[in-house]
Amino acid sequence: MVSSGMEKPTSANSGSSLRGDYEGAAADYTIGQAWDRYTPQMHDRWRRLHARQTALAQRLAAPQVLSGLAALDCAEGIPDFAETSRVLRAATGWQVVAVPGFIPDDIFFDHLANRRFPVTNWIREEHELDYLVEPDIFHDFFGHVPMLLDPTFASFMQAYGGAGRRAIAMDALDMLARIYWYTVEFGLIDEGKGLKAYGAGIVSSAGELVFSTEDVQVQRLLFDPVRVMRTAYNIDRFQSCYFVLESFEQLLQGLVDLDFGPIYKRWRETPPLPAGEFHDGDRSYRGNAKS
Ligand code: HBI
Ligand code: FE
Repeated sequence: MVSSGMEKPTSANSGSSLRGDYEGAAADYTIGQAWDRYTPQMHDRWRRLHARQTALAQRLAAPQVLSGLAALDCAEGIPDFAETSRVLRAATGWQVVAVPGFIPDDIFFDHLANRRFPVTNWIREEHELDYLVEPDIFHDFFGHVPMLLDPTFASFMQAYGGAGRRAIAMDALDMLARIYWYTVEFGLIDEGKGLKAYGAGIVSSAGELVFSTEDVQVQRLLFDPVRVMRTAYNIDRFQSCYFVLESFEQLLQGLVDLDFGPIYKRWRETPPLPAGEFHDGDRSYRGNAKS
């Protein structure tokens, strides 16, 4: 770990010399977390984000998210990845590694396939509390890391890394990436106790936690991996469609059992279905009134 010593803060990002240091990254895009460089203001920003999201999550997030958050015990400030990795290793064999932000697909998949989750090391600015385009440490950590403590989800994430490398080889990454988007980022689940969120993009967003679980109009379909791979998604507004799991075993088995080769060949040249449309064979989620 590098100490900041007496380095002068840069005015462009209010004291952080952290945001997006790609120059200092290794070949696998990892960098030191540089935990010592977080300012008291950054830790305070984390505390406020953590408190707001945790209050909403108690009501709207999956129990696996809540138990993961409790185990990570990071309400008081930006967590130190070395400690986080000790907790993860003991539970599921995962670890977190610091990265400067988005990294190339093949490198990202290689980390996942080896049970390393890349977490951005910088935190959003004060004016970005509600929304930012790129993932920061709050999204990556608060959104993704709790679920890595669930053994089934942890295995799914590793399997996804392997599937990613094969999808690149088959020129079908757009299709596979929709699985990631509609599950890891924007997934909902109902294990019989009501509709809950587990996707990181939802869990780390105040607005979408409420919208995705409580809006009465938005389309919610029962999870079907092929339907997911054929569905376009929104990158700059709430989703128009969410896919609902019955269990995390369903997600892991969906990936393990599926013969991706023929599915990629059949659909990779076909434009995706716009999100929010109904098509033959779709099964709507009907909450506890399922019949
Ligand atoms: N890099 N840091 C980071 N985080 C991601 O979620 C990520 C990435 N690079 C590529 C990538 N995701 C995509 O390949 C997947 O979302 C499919
Ligand atoms: Fe994410």
